[in-house]
Amino acid sequence: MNPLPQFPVGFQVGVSTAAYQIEGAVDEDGRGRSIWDTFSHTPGRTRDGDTGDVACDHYHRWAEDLDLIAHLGADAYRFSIAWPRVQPDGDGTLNIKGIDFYDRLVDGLLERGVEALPTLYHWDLPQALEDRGGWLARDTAARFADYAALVAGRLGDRVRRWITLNEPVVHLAQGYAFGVHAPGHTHLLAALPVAHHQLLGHGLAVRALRAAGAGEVMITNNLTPVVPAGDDEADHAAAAVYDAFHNRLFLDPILTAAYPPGLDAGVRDGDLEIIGTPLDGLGVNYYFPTRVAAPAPDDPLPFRMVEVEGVPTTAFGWPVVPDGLHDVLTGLRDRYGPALPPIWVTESGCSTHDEVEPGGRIRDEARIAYLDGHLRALHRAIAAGVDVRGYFVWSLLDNFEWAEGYAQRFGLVRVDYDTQRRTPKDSYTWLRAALADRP
Ligand code: IFM
Repeated sequence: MNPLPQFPVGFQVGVSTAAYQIEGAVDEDGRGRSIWDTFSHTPGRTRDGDTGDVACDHYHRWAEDLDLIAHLGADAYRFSIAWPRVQPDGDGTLNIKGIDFYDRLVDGLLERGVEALPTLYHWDLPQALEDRGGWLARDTAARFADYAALVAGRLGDRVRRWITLNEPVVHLAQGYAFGVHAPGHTHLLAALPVAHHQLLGHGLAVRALRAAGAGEVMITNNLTPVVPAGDDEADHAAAAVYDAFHNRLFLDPILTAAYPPGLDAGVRDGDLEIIGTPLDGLGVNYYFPTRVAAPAPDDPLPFRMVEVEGVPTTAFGWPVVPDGLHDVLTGLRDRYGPALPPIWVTESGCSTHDEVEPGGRIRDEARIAYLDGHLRALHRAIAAGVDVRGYFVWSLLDNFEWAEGYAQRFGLVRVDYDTQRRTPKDSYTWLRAALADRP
């Protein structure tokens, strides 16, 4: 494989994880219950009934995992803080034992020369807040800002940059519209206030974090280039609607202080000003493009997703289209112009069918090709003038892939869930060599 192109000085390469997907220890040190505990313990909700009860046991094995990150040569580690671990019921004072865990984690990263980049919310809402309406309730936004302030008060002397929310569109769609993620609601279009309340929570949290001395704040969105399935006007119109729901819904209010038409459910006077509080960066998670056709007459939604044809797919069946990352990045620049802050690709990766050879080696060539292709696409976007400052691989470890349980393996490092043994795959070795090769 050819060496990777040279990235600008200071370009960060890191790895990403999320609390519920790796930590386990769900009943330890005063952690409260989250909506994912409830959901995964409800029969029929996850593949094989898998739960995050143990996951990668990272709560106990964090030092070993940080050693893996340091040995890789990563510049930064994006992890998430479990809200119910530090504020068990979603309000009130900090659970000291819970926040101590993240305190150790941050110190451990800094000792190893790795930047700590925490995400405050990666879908694990305290169940107590869901019982009061979850993100359908406006008050959850205020609770989120209080939680952000408490965490920054404790970690802000060592954490310079923060991410508020992870992929609010996925949380809205999968969790509240279609019910395939926690909390499992099937409200379809009636779920829309969840978008506004998450965004309001984000805006309030940005202000709370800055008041607590945060250096830089960003949000991470899942973005996809939307491709009309055909040439006719109806397909193009449906693609524009999908683009508004998936991409613009969580960007326009932040960057232009306006919602796409018709998507402003629950907005009150003054909200857009809070949501539009300027950011220092935008996190972009890219996995695949979306092909959209006009809906059939009895479809409940104003668009229909159709297969992207003629490209390789991951173990999950997701289309592999590195150019889509280039298109997302240049598309953001074209759409938002000077309002667009610097970008960090905060997730990019794939699940693979890994086989462990008798000697223990895992030749995950498909992941190497995936990462190589996406890094080259990102480099082309930089060459085209887009200000992209970093790339984070999803994920450091194989982990709990939500409704798919442990069936999809996204890690640079394999986890044997029977023994919790970690084995770096060939992709880890490849990335390590690429990082060591930087000037
Ligand atoms: O595992 C998820 C992650 O939690 C959010 N972004 C997409 C990943 C792969 O599905």
